[in-house]
Order: sequence, then structure tokens, then C-alpha cells
Amino acid sequence: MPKREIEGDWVMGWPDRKRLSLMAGKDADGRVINGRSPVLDLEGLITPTDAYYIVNQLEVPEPVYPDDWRLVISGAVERPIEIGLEDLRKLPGRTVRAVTECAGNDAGFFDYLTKGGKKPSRRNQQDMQKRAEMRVKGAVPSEAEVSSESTTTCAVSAGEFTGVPLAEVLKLAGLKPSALAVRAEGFDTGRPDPAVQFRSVGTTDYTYVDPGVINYDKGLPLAKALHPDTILAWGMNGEYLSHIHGGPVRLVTPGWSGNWWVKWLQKLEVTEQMPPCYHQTHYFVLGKSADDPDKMPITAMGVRCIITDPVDEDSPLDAGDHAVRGLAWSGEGMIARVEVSVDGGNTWNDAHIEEPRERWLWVRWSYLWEAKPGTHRIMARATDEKGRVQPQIPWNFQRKLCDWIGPTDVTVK
Ligand SMILES: Nc1nc2c(c(=O)[nH]1)N[C@H]1C(S)=C(S)[C@@H](COP(=O)(O)O)O[C@H]1N2
Ligand SMILES: [Mo]
Repeated sequence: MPKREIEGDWVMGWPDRKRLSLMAGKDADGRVINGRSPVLDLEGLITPTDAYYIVNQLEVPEPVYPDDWRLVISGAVERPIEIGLEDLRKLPGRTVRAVTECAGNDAGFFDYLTKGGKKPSRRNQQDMQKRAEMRVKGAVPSEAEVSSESTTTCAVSAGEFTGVPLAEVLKLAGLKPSALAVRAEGFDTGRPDPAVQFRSVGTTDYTYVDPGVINYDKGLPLAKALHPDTILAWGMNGEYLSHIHGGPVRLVTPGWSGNWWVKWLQKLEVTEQMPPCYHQTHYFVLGKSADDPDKMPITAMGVRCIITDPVDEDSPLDAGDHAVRGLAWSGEGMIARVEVSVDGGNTWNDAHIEEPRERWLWVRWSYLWEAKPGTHRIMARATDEKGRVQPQIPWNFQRKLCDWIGPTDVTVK
């Protein structure tokens, strides 16, 4: 086997975020276990890896040496197989550039836009370290903390992922005609944190279903599993996939929210029925309430647009020309149009969309605004190539996939 630099700190260790320590939460050993992305302060389309957001539902596992890593492919296949990284890399590869967005990103806008109150901020982040410490201790936040805390923002980033289409790997094993889904399992284990679920529904007055200690898993419907851009990735942003982002190999499902992007893959089980994965049947569902009989697992993201410039905290602005700038993306294809309103939604104007427009990536857009003294509400909304206009996703009790139009409110002097 060729000698490669895959045993560095990056892959085998758990390095600190080189920057942005404020936006990271660490465990008792100082290892990063969660993080937000400083979306307001970044340029270009690809998020630097150590500025990428980090979310984990269970415990972060110890790193596995890439040469020792094996992926088991079993279930409704002609030939169950086990494959290592070296053999995976012999298959025809693929690189995909895509937005990763946590389903809970911007959840607070559901409340803000229906009830008012505190607007979620992308400038003033919640204390990730406090959350991480509570997580390590298994502490449950108080009702007051939970109900005043629904401001998850900046759980979104975009990267370049290199690997091999999942379809190629499944071809090696040979799908049986009865195949319906692929259960992707990570080697991380743990007990789903009740605090995560309380925060999601916005109250501790919620019956949390405790499955005990589980592996993280998701049952990917076959059509998505066989899409050529659904890949098993060992590379990210031009380097080996780092441990905290799911190395040696993770699943990348462009267009579908972050929870589908299973990290630390160890097993693919082809199933003939939808598997009852906890993070699909109990958490990451869309429904009106926990006992809504029609609740559905969440899949593709809606249509998203955020204003990165200006934000409320930039007030007061000087009168004169300002470039209103932001990012837009969609779970179902390219962004076709972005419109900006500088009068609280009464009138809308087309923004300039910067090239390139890639299918799974976000775009940057801008609109030149001649700001006059006074108070102004700036809004931006996107349309994707499927003709979907914001918002697409109805309010739901776990407040997932919020794609509602979040305004900037500024004063101009
Ligand atoms: N094995 C495993 N994969 C996982 C998770 C997890 O807890 N375990 N969390 C998911 C969620 S909810 C999100 S938003 C993304 C976050 O990926 P990132 O930390 O690389 O940004 O990973 C997903 N994949
Ligand atoms: Mo997530």
C-alpha cells in the first residue's frame, strides 16, 4: 500500500479550532465537540474547515486509524462485503461541493416571525462552551433557559467533499430487487441528549422518548442513495476528512439537511423496509406535535436566504450607498433568483447573483441600496430552479428546516 500522510493530528487527533474559539464548545479534555460557523465574517463559497459548524447528537467517538477502518455492506444484497479505505479509493471517485445545514439552523425565526420577541442573531452567538459543559455533565437546562434560548444560528457551512458515489459501492455488493433503503450507521454511540430535544421543541414540558445507548444511524431511501452526487467522502476542502467531521469516511447527501450526512461510517445495511432509526422516527421529524399521526422524517432543505450585510448590530449606518449582501441556497437545486426589499416587504427588487451557481452550493448575492436616514427593515427572499419561493417549510413542533424570511432592522443616521 502506498505510504500516505494520513496519520497526522488532523485525522487521528482532535485538534483545536485554530481560530474562532468563541464559537466552539469543548469537552473536559479540551476537545471540540460542537461549533458554529462565523457566516458573517467569511468570504467566497467554501467554508474553511476549522470554521465549519460542528454538531453531534451522541458522544464523539475516539478516532479510528484509516488503515484499520472497515465498512460492512450487508442486508438485501447479493454479496455481503467488507471494504477498507484503500479499496474504496479504487472505485471511480467524485467531488461534490455542497451546503451542509443543520436542520435546527435558524429555528428561532419560527418564533420570532409568529410571536415576536428576541430576534435570532448571527453576530452575538450563544455560549457554545456552556452548552458543551452541560452536555458532558448530562445536565438538563431549566424551563426558563430552554424557553429563552431558541436562537440557533450559524449551523450552516459549505464544503468540497471528495469520495465515491454510494451507488458504486452498492453495485459491488449487488442490490436485491427488494431493496428499499440503505441504513447508514456511524461508529459513534451514546444516549440522545434530552436537552437537545427540549431546546428543539422550546420547552422541558415534553415527553422525551429514551432509546438508551444507540449508534447514530439514518435510513436513506434508495432513490437518494443511488443519486450520483450522494457520496461516501474521505476528503473535505482538499484534505483528508478530519475526525470531528466524520473521518475516515462520512456520507454526503447534497440538498438534504445535515442529519443525513452520517459521520464515522461503519456499516451500510440495505433494508427492505424503512428502518426505525431514532433520528428519523423520533427526532428530525416534521409534524404539528409529537403525536401527529402524519409526522414525516425531514429530508431536503427548503429555500434559504440570509442577509450577511448589514445585520442589526451594524446600526446606525451612515446614509448613502450600501451593498446589501448575503447567501442563498436550496435543497432542490440551483438558486434562480434573489429579491431584496428595503421597505419591509412592500416592494421587491432583483439582486445581483454572483457566479458560479452550482447545483448544491450556495450563491452570494448583492443589492445596492441608497440608504436614507430613518429606520428600515431589509428583507431578502430566494427562488430556486424548481420555482420554489421562500418560505417552503411550514411551522413544525421540532422547529426544523426553518426557511422563513428573517429581516434585518437597521437605523440610518
Ligand atoms: N455519526 C453521526 N453522524 C452525524 C451526526 C451524529 O451525531 N453522528 N450528527 C448529524 C447532524 S444532526 C449534523 S447537522 C451533521 C453535522 O456535520 P458536521 O459536524 O460535520 O458539520 O452531522 C450529522 N451526522
Ligand atoms: Mo443537525
